[in-house]
Parts: sequence; C-alpha cells; structure tokens
Amino acid sequence: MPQTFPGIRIEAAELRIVSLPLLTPFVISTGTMTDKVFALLILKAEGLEGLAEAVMDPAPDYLEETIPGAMAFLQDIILPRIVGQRFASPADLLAILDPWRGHRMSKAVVEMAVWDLWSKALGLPLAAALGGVRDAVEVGVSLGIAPIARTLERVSSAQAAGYRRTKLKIRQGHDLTLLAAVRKEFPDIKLTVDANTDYGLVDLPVLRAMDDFALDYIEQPLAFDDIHDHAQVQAAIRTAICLDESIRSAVDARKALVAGAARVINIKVGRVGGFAAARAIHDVAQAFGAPVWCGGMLESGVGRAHNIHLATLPNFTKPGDTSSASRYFKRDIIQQSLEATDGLMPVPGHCPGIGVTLDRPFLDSVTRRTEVIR
Ligand code: OSB
Ligand code: MG
Repeated sequence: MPQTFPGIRIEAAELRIVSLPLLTPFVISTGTMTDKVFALLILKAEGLEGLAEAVMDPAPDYLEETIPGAMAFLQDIILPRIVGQRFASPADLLAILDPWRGHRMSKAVVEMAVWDLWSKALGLPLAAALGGVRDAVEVGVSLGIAPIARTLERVSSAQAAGYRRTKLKIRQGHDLTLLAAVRKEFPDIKLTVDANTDYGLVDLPVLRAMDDFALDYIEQPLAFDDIHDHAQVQAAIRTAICLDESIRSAVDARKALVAGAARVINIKVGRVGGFAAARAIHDVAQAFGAPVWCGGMLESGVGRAHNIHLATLPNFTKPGDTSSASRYFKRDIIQQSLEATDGLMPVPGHCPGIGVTLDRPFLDSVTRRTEVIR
C-alpha cells in the first residue's frame, strides 16, 4: 500500500525581530544600512521547524513595506489563519495569502517557512522540492557606494576570491567616473551596475554613455513602480536593462518582457511573495529567453540559504548576489558557514529543507523582540 503524505499541521509560530551588525556599512542610492534588522519566522509542526527571513527594511526606502507594518500584518491577519491548519503542500497556503493586497514580503516569509517545513517533512533538500538542477550556484559581489579608491580595492579582492561578477552600486554623479576608473584597472571582468531607481528619462545621455563600459546589464535605473519608461530607455541604449524593484510578479515580468523594458530579471524570493511567485517569474522569463539571477538583501544565513536553493532552478544562468556570509557579518545566526569558493556557493545540505540550523544562543543574543502565536 503506498503511504499518503498526511500534510503538516502548524502548531505555533514564533516571530522575532533580529538585529545583526554589518561589518561594512552598505550604501546604495536610497540610503545607508549599518545593521541588518529583519523579521525571522519559525513555524513549528510535529517536532519540525520551518524557518524564513523577511526582507523588508525598518523604513520604506527600497520598497513600500516596513518591519512594523509586517509585524502587524503577520500577527493580526496572516499567522492566526495559519496556526492550527494542516497543509498538504505550500500551494495550499495561497488561498490564505492571495486575497490580501500587496504585502508581498510579509507573505513571502510565511510561504518560504512552509516550503522549508514541507521539504523537511518529505526529507528532501529544498532545492529538490523546488526542481533545482545544481548542487552549487555561481555568485558575484554587490559593492556599496564608496570612494573610488576603496571600490577599486574591493573589486580587486573580489577578483582574488574568484567571484564571477562584480556589481557596483551607482547614483547620480557617482557613475561614469567610477566606471572609467574600474574599467581602466579591470578591463575584462564581468561588470554590472545597480542604480536602485536613481535616474529618470532625462538622464538618458548618462545611461547611454554606460554603453562604453561593456556592462553585462544596468540594474533598475528608473522608478521602482515603472515599466513603461524603462522600455523607452532600453530601446535607446545597447546595454541590457535588468529589472529588480519593478518586477513583483509573473504578470509584471510578462509585461516588462513584452514591452522590451528589460532583457534580464533579478528575482528575490523574499520580495516577490515567495517561491511560487519566484518560480512563476523564472518560468515566464525562460519562455521569453530572458536569463534571471538571484538577488539578495544582505540576508543572514536563513535568507541566504533560501536564496541558494532558489538559484538551483535551470534559468538562473547569471551569477547571483549570494556571496559569502563572512563578507557581511562577524557571526551568523546559523551553525553552518555559507562560504563561496572560487565564486561557487554550495547548496547547504546539513539537514533537509534549507539545510542549515539555528545557532540558538547567538540568535537569542541578537533578538530584539519575540512574539508567539498559538
Ligand atoms: O538592489 O539588489 C539590491 C541590498 C539592499 C537593498 C537592495 C539591493 C541590495 C543588494 C545587496 O544589492 C545584495 C546582497 O549582497 O545581498
Ligand atoms: Mg537591485
């Protein structure tokens, strides 16, 4: 008699706010981060724990969601509807999450924790449950805005470490001079830039001038909520545009690719609402022949592990942002170390699911608040 999988019944949820100091402040066009503050969700079911890390910031600078807003939405609306319920698979969750508008980052943390739990219940690595095809993923570095001399040193150490691509954060006035300096010292490296929405259509001459630097792509030059104007820019420059902030769903991806607003997409599972949305975007891009890559939000080991498993899907053909955790933190909240060698990040496989385990005493020491939903 074949056994039927009974599903998993979620008994309780623990929602924490964690704060980890960053080794180097991370500067992008919209602001500076000195500590990585995030919500961590632990779902408990039949002796197993499903873990996930949320990617919204304390303030709505990168996108609209915030940690205080997420805490309220999760505690008051989502988690009470999930605790006590049995789920045959993560797809069952969507009926609870879909009716609510927006809040993709908050929905993602719940959906991702259920994926971890479900793959643990099945005894599978998350990558296998998702349909991944690799046991290690290619990664590059994302370098924050800094004086040019400092950036040159950081590019040099990233090259020495074997990272497969260097992404430079840019903003108005910190762009072409930086690129000229980097290209002079490193003529052949795989190089990209990320503007985090700092430019407008009036800046077309600057964006077009970037064609001289053989960039693999320009990430998110224009507004976070815009697809139309990106198509105008893409039609006027040779370099590929990669959209990050503007792609929230598979529908957005279709619209952007039909409109010619981008040729590459940065997928962040924690931003788009979870693995179902991330896979749907991946599939749409693949159908259009557009490569995707896995972005990051300076995650701790929990979010980093989720990102690595996601990036094992077949159309993640460009290096992602999931570089070694030791570049960000002195100490991580997990027991394993997530380190890349020669630009390859192995898929963590210490246990089923996301393949990493919490360092409880250290996690407790960096937890600022804990809420339990039963
Ligand atoms: O746009 O990709 C981005 C970090 C914070 C907010 C936005 C972005 C980023 C990164 C960091 O680029 C990627 C990483 O190293 O995790
Ligand atoms: Mg980006």
